[in-house]
Amino acid sequence: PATVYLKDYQPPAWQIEAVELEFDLDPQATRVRSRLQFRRAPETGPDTPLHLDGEALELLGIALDGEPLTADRYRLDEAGLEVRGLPETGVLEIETRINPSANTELSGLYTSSGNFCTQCEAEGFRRITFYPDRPDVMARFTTTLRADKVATPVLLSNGNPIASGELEDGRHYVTWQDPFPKPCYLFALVAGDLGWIRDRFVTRSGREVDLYIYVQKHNLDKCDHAMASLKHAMRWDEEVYGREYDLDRYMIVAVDDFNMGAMENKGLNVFNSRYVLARPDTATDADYQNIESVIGHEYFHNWSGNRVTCRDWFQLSLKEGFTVFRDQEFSSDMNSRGVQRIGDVNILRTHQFREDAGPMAHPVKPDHYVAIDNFYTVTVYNKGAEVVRMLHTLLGTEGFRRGCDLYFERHDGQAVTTDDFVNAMEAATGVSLQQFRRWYDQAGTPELELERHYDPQARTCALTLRQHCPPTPGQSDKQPFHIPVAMGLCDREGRALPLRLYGEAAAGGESRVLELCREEETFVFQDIPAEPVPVLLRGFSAPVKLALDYTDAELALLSAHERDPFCRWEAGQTLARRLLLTHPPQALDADTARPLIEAARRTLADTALDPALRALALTLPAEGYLAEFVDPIEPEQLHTARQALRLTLSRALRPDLEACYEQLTETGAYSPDAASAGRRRLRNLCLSYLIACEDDSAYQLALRQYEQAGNMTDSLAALQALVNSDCPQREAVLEDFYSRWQQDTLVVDKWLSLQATADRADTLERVQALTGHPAFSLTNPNKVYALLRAFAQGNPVGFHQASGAGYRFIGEQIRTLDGRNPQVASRLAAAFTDWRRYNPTRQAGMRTELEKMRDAGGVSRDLYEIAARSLG
Ligand code: BAL
Ligand code: ZN
Repeated sequence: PATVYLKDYQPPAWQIEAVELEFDLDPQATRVRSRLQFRRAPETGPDTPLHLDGEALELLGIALDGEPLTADRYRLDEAGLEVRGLPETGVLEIETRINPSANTELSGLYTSSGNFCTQCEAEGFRRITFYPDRPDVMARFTTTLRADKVATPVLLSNGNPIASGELEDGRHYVTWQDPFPKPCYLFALVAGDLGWIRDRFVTRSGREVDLYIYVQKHNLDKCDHAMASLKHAMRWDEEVYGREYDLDRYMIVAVDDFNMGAMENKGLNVFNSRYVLARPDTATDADYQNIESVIGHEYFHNWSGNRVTCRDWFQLSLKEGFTVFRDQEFSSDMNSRGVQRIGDVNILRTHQFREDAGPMAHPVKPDHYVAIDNFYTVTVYNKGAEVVRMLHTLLGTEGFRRGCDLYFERHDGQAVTTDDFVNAMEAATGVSLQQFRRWYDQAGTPELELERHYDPQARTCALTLRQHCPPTPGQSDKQPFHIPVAMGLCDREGRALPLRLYGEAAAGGESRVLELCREEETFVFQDIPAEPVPVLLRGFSAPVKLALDYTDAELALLSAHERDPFCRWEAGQTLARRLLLTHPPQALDADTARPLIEAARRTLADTALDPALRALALTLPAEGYLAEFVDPIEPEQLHTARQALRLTLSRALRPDLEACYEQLTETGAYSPDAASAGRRRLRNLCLSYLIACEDDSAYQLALRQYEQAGNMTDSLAALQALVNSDCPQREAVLEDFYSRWQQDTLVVDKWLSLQATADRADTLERVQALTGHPAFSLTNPNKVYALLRAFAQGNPVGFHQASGAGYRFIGEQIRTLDGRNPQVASRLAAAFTDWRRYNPTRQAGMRTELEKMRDAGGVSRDLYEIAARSLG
């Protein structure tokens, strides 16, 4: 398959100014008529053909300005249609036929639960009709949908409805017009027998917007949280960014079959139903939180993505990194900032750092790809968000806002680049970001080292920071990054010290941002009465790995007193990590773990501290994170060590855990708010520790919680505790859960995931058997993620078992899936990419599977790219 390079970018030779689409919807044979009003770009030569992308389309007819085109004027091949001899402007009419019900790739127009829906980002529109399928071609869309009135009463597309009526033969139609020019990846249509809830939002300038959420009718009682989240997001974007909504209606549709989480199509978002539907008895606190965040994310795209879009797909982080930053900040403002930040850093360090250290490492702005769908990555999204966060840190809240205002003002209605974004930040603030731009172009995670020197005579503390970034594929030498290091100094009682840098007249507060631009820089602080403890990367101010030579006592001090929630949590995690990685599991007894046990005891009893932060402090580092610190990765060893330490903590803290559990028992109606969710989180963490002892009283506690739970969070936590235990009733409870929830596809996903991640010797056999269970389907992405991805990426011991059976099973599933849905297949293949991190036997097993994927006849571009790049 061909590679696409950023350096080859050429502006479009032809623009499409307006497009009229007509759909005669039929599950097997939908007819699509398009009228493209084209114009040759001024710098385009008159002989240049117009290229229209097209894939899996049946061409029925083509005409220019009302006259059918003869065959010598166009050429049809696998990539699409090339039309020659066109005038400077004109109207091209094209008719195609497609088969939505045969579209298993879920890209383009397809059916889900009998309803029609679309997914066009990144390159799905070319599977609907012939079109220049690139984001820098922006047109005004008018769309008419026709379908059977009884089977398909709801007909939706982007923008506002401008006409509707009855047709012959029991059909009807609706015409939609979107006044904003947009790239075709933002096109959407939805049609079917759907129910809806409706609400209204008045923008701050007084415009009334109708809000709709469309779902299958049996889900109508699960939409309220999504609607409330949408209204919160709309208000937040007005207050924090000054951005208002711009159409008369905003529509969200939930579908069960969806490759991604959700899609920001203009005025008509299509969502994976897992990010819309919630009822206290079916959705967990995490689901409620994710819904708020994803609803916000897609809404925020209306400005960061839709009004201002990407010039080409290499600029994907322009909209995704920025929008993830926006949704993270929205969630922080709606809930707890500290908890949010720790969660976001956890995702980044566990997944993105791993990607950055492996064969798929790529810059936030990649410079080549085979299949763009493979670049919807944690690097483009989450590291991209960290890059925007660093801009926010360097420019300050007001400077950043001025930069955003200028960016939106300059580029409204345009398709632009990450450079345009940074240029606006520079122009609005006068700050040079020349070196900062390297964050977009250089892959890899910089490593930071601190050397500290205290001089008691001079009362100075010198901090020397050194940066280094290891090579990544295709980038052997890295230039130094511009790294904001938010920091402070504290004394040995944990009190913050005023910070006066050498040469400054007066202290400038107790927290400041050092800017590390060279490979090595020394910062000297004055008036420091005794050797301080430096606190670096407050709020995790840069996506770097920081090596610090803290003593255990210093870590204990910070974990008890540091005011920044991230650094405080990080100190405790570092203590736990040191224990886990420097002792064999059998040595992780109460004596060895004494400092950790005592810190945990204090945390459990510290009722003044937010329960969610207490839960985070008491959670041991994840195996996926620990894996970053060992070579080779031995999954069972990490798992055994972590389990041993859990058991030690559980035994030593039993009365404290029981007391905390009881104290947090809640009665009354469920509420997903952050405080209530935090209490449930801590209580359920206590339960998971208690059950580690594997005794009857702990089993009874979990069984009682399972039976009495008034919400899914508590019910699922109890079930999870039981499933990971040897409780004699574990199978019966699993069965009970399934029989209770088998009609609710999203709850069944939870049931599948629990079994796939179960800490049991027979999990692989169980997962294999579940692929034949009626609850599973290889055609539904959520089922694949819930069972197969949960096993391959969430159960390292099961997947990496020494026999290689886990690899063979998942490898085979991927190859089967690739023939149906390459995007989902290649996402699953990510479990194999860092095969070089394991011992030789595992390497051989993983490599064999990657080779089989790469060399399979008819392999998709998506899977080929992942396998070939992984093999290197
Ligand atoms: N644009 C694809 C889905 C999302 O990131 O919102
Ligand atoms: Zn997005």
